[in-house]
Amino acid sequence: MSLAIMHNLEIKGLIFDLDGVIANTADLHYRAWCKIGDQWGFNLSSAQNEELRGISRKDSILKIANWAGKSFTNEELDAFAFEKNKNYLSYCQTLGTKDILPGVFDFINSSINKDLKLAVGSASKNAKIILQKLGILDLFSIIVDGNMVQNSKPDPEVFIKCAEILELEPKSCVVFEDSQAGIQAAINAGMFSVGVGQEDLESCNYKIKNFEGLSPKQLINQLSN
Ligand code: B16
Ligand code: MG
Repeated sequence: MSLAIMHNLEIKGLIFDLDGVIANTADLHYRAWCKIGDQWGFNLSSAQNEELRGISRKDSILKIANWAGKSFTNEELDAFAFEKNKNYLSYCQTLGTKDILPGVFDFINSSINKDLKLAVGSASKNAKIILQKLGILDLFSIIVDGNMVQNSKPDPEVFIKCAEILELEPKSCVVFEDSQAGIQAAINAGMFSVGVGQEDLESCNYKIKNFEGLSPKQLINQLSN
């Protein structure tokens, strides 16, 4: 029996978030945001940084300015966001295959071998650059990133767009996410969700520490429980 119809689940597509699922770029985002906070005399805590997972650059700067008690014009916020991105990209220079999170590469390859359709659905406008640096851009024919959507997670737009391009129904798709906003976006899209790496994620269908040792067959087994 094909994996797609095991246990009456019709899983045909896997949608991967990027930051925190494929690579741990959250630390690099944090460093870059801290540099902006420093200019304002504001210390961004790691707990606050956790709240920025999956949140767009613009929404992140709005949140940080709010936490810092600062009010800026739109132009000023854009300039800070631009500067943050310049610093973030400079920190990304050294990214390579070594930075792909444990088990991701093998899981992606096994999924391709099982004829599952794959996509990346990320809030990041840098998704293609990062995937190229990681050496896995070619594994994904479909990448929906922050340049292609109007609405940030938890809005389901990014994942709905992936499903449309994959030509799959939402109920046939599984989303891998490290952020609560992303899990909620998957739920809002009518898709299965797998929480990755974060113990406190709520409402996902299944949770994994990382992809090490996970096979597509085991995944579908778990989702059908
Ligand atoms: P950029 P994901 C998200 O990526 C990150 O989790 C979030 O921290 C970041 O602010 C957002 O992308 C925008 O990224 O500044 O590169 O456009 O987790 O949705 O892959
Ligand atoms: Mg993420």
